[in-house]
Amino acid sequence: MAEQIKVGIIMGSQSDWPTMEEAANVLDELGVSYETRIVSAHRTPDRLWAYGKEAAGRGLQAIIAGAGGAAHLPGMMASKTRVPVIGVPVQTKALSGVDSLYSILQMPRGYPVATMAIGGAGAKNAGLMAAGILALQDPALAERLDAWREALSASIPEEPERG
Ligand code: RP5
Repeated sequence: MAEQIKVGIIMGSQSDWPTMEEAANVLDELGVSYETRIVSAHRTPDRLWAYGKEAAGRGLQAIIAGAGGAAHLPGMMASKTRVPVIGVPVQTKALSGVDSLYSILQMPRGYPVATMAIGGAGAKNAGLMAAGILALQDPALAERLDAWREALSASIPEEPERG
């Protein structure tokens, strides 16, 4: 039987992939399976609607949504599904991603998006956040996530190298 995919990584454009890849990479490291889709709030609104409508029924437990500029994808997805949406503001050339950040962050009461930092750090943290949500019900994943966190902590030197 095919493995149940529990995390969706969606993005507004192919151009978002270099950022969103960081979410995919950390989920790979943690052994979490996921799917990736291009779903644009403006260019493919029907695809967005269908994805959101089917997300819970398909067993998704977290949706990582990245977009840049007028970044309406995460918020629109949150309006269509109760599956937790983790928003990643993609860095833009014109406004450095502050436009993306504000577009994703300022949701009205009732339809939350868990908004990460701008760019790759945000995408990586989105993957970790999704893993943390899944780990609540998956003890083996919880162990892997704890080990991942400990390894990161252990990799930080106590003293800076002098240049
Ligand atoms: C948004 O517009 C996408 O999320 C992307 O960040 C931005 C630019 O898209 P492209 O013009 O590169 O396709 O919808």
